[in-house]
Amino acid sequence: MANVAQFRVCPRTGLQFHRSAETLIKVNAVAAVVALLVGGILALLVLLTRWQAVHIIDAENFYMVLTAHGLDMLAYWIIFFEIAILYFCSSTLLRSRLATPRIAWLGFWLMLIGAVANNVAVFRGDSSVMFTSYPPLPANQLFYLGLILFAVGALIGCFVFLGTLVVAKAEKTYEGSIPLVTFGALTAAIIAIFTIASGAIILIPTWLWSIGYVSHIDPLMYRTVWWAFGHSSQQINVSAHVAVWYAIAAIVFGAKPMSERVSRVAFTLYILFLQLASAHHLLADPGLSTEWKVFNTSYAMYLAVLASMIHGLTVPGAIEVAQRGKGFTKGLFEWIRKAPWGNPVFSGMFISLLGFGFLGGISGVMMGTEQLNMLIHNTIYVPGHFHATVVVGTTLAFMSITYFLIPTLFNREMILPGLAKWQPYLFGLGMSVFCLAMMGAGTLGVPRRHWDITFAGSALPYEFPGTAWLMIAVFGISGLVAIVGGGAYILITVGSLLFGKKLDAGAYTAQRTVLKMPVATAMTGHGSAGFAAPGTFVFAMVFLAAFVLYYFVNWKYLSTVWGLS
Ligand code: HEM
Ligand SMILES: [Cu+2]
Repeated sequence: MANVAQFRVCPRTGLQFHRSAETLIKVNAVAAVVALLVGGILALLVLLTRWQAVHIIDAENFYMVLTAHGLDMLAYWIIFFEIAILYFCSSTLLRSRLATPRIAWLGFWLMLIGAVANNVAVFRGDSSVMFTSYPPLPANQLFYLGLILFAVGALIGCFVFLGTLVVAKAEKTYEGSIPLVTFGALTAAIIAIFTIASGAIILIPTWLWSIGYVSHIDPLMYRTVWWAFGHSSQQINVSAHVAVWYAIAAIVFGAKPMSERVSRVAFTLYILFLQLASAHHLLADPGLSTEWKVFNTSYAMYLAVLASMIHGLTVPGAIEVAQRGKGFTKGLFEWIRKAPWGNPVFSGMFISLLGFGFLGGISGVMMGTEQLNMLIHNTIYVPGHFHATVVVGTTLAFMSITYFLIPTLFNREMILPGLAKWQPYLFGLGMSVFCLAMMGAGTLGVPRRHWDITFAGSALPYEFPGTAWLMIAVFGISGLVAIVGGGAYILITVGSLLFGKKLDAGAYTAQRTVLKMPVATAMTGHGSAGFAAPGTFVFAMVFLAAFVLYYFVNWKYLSTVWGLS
């Protein structure tokens, strides 16, 4: 066995790192943060242009910058970080060596080359086709090739993850079934394989079309297959960030899930029902029947929503049970009032959970209803919704766990702890207001992806109500606050890796650890904590009331825009 001096145990947490897994987790995380930096600078430019009072860049560059912003954020920042999470959840949490490290490196290089190639194509200026790259809009062939290489690299990462699960089982590195957090990562990996296959089915012909070997790509066919990829990839993000929520509940509180079985079933619901929801991106498309749209978006799709609601209930519930166990039992809410709100690992995770549920979840179900979708289709409401899910939800969850990884994985003390305390609030609350303002402006009809919402000089001018302009101003200001929060995250993480005080890493040995320390034990343990969480149930009722009310308000609004008599 090639286990010579391959493992070290983190002296602060008891987590055990395999040397090659550790390096791969690090390089993937660093690549992710670099993508976030580039995407963040572009976010500033997009924001300052969409904010009509500033309107900083011209039309041609706007679409180029918007394309690069979407890809650097939603593809490269998120997916590099997810590969790091997959290796952590397999090798580290199962105390196993990583299967085939060389192949994992191949995957990393393919992802890196693909991401760079795709960015080069965009910044050359002939591939401003937006994140969705719908034909007949043409991009340079390098654009599609870059995406394909990146996807192949990510697919390799998923297989290395699965291989590591097999190795860990064969070498009996853990007892019983895999931990819940690893199970969440497994869900993400399974969905990723389906997703990447769908991406290949549509992007390879489109690449051939860009070279000239295929004469025609049918736009409706493209959209249908592309969304099997585009929507499913969001379900990867959800599975991954929910796994991170459970991990953080264990790290910060030593919390056990309320019911491990229920949580596992909820993850499985994602795998079973996510594809149907892809239809919610096609609700305004001609050529697809109403029956097909209504069935796919209104019945089984809600089982994926149910899964998220279960996690949204059981994660804070688990925290409540753990806190009550520590003696915070006064009233309904002492457990949450006395939670460590100054610890960014916790505060970021909790804002992520609330923002994802209240803003992203409720608006998503509203938009997924065929009739209501017509109210906001192709308006700035849409990016309002998805910034609530992928930015407040996924991105902020990933930021929170980074603060845990700096001392554990990178063995550095975090710099600027005072700023770190505020970072989740700046980013999370700034982004939440930003999303709400976009949704407000979108409800009033302000379009998305449009360089000039005044439609100056157009043949059919349109006046938006004054409130829309107010919303756009709120959007600009809160977006800036979020960008300051995002900048703080990058400053703290990069600064800590470069200048943070070096911490004891623990020596590399050939042995696997038998040491049981609280953090490692909480993250990998089994068992259920029970459902005695009255405070969380009050939250759940508030959520339900908000949900019903908002849904009703939109039906009411629909009745007023459609003059039937
Ligand atoms: C402070 C951070 C951010 C700000 C201020 C910001 C701002 C914006 C703005 C103003 C738009 C254009 C909306 C429109 O007119 O259609 C946009 C689009 C977009 N953003 Fe962000 N964003 C941020 C972070 C993120 C992150 C972290 C992600 C992904 C994880 C993301 C993903 C996207 C995507 C996919 C688009 C759509 C691109 C397209 O239409 O092709 N953004 N963002
Ligand atoms: Cu979707």
